[in-house]
Amino acid sequence: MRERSFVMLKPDAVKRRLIGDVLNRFERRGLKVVATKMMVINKELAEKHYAEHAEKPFFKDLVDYITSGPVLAMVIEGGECISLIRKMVGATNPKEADMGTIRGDYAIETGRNMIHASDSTESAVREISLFFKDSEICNYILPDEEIIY
Ligand code: RTP
Ligand code: MG
Repeated sequence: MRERSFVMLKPDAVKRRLIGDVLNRFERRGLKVVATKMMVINKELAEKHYAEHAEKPFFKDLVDYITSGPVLAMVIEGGECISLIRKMVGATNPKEADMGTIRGDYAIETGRNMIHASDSTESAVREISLFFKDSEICNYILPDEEIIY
């Protein structure tokens, strides 16, 4: 089943020049990037995106982190890609993330864990609509899709 996930490279990933490395992993896996947007998130959008954590003690630090520089917001499409991308991203605390995952290979601190990915179909729909208009998401077929699927 094809799904769309909202994925975001956080400011530390952009500042560390890791955009290419991370996108390469998704592309090599056979996933398809259907929208991207580089932007500096404002406080209001950060608070909406992470609304589920509003009461947590780390909320202010999280909002400060995510608004501290440009992010690369994107929509990635592929077969059951929401859970697949979460596996590729690894555990929230990079010290506990498996080697071979993005956080396990590149990050150390929970508060600098490089990347966000939607955790469910409901989150994906909500997050994609927070960051993208329908007209900013591209529908296209790649020739290798009939090999991959
Ligand atoms: P994300 O939403 O960014 O994809 O991360 P996640 O699902 O793996 O983790 P989540 O529980 O949703 O937490 C969101 C982000 O908040 C920061 N955080 N800090 N200091 C702490 O204990 C703490 N816990 C979470 C992390 O940046 C985490 O990715
Ligand atoms: Mg989360």
